[in-house]
Amino acid sequence: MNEIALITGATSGIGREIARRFAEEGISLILCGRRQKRLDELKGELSPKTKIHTLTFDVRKRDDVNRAIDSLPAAFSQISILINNAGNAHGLDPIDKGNPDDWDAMLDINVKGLLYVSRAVLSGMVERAQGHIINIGSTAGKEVYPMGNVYCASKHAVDALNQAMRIDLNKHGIRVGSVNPGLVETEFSDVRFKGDKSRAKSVYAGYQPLKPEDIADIVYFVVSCPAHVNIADLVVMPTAQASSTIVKKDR
Ligand code: NDP
Ligand code: 8X3
Repeated sequence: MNEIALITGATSGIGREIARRFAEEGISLILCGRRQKRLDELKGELSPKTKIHTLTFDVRKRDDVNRAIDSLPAAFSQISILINNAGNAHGLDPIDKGNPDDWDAMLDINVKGLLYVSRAVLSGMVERAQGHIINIGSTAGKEVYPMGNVYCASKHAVDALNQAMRIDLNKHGIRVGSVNPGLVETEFSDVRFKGDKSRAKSVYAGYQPLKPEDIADIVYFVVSCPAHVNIADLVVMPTAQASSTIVKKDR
């Protein structure tokens, strides 16, 4: 595939597996995240398969985002696929007890970070009248669950922005779609529960959650559809899951 993909949140979970899946197809990759060491390791792993460039930045810092995208060498500057994946939940508390620092983190990373990266990448896509954006939303962007409050709000915002981008970019021929997973076993719950490993593990116990590889396969399917086909909005859950609160567990 003669494509250049920029993936945010490539140091872990879903983003890292999308990078691995795309590398199998020979897609050139711009891997982004804050953890430089993990980016270097992934670059080492995937370089035999495809061209790799890494960018280390925090999506919350608008100037750093712009500087990083501006710094791309010519061989990586014509980004054709943007995977807006960086994001996390921080905390799981009732709204009256929520930590405002967690709220800031979720809104700044999941919503404003996605906007900053998109804005920086879009000028080139619009100029070339070509591009494909995949926004990684969530079932939390389709329904609200107890104590999910601000995380759900951030992912509902991603859902709205996915629609907004598709509308505003329609005249430029840019494809926009979202992939909205349910429960996927990654470092997501480690982050949500601030390193409490046993609480994080319990989220995925007693049933078969999705693996990040499942989402990576789906994202590759979405980008490999013919140019006239746009998967606009896709929801995927483990078979054991019916909604955010209904999960069939063995025990
Ligand atoms: P992980 O915690 O495994 O990965 C999160 C990624 O986001 C990391 O690569 C991390 O990189 C990056 N990231 C977080 N904060 C920032 C930041 N401030 N600046 C730059 N990068 C950042 O979680 P997942 O892989 O599960 O999550 C990926 C996406 O999928 C998120 O948007 C999440 O909301 C969504 N999702 C996850 C589900 C799940 O059940 N796991 C289900 C539905 C959606 P680094 O720390 O190096 O910066
Ligand atoms: C991640 C899935 O259910 O933890 O977006 O919100 S959930």
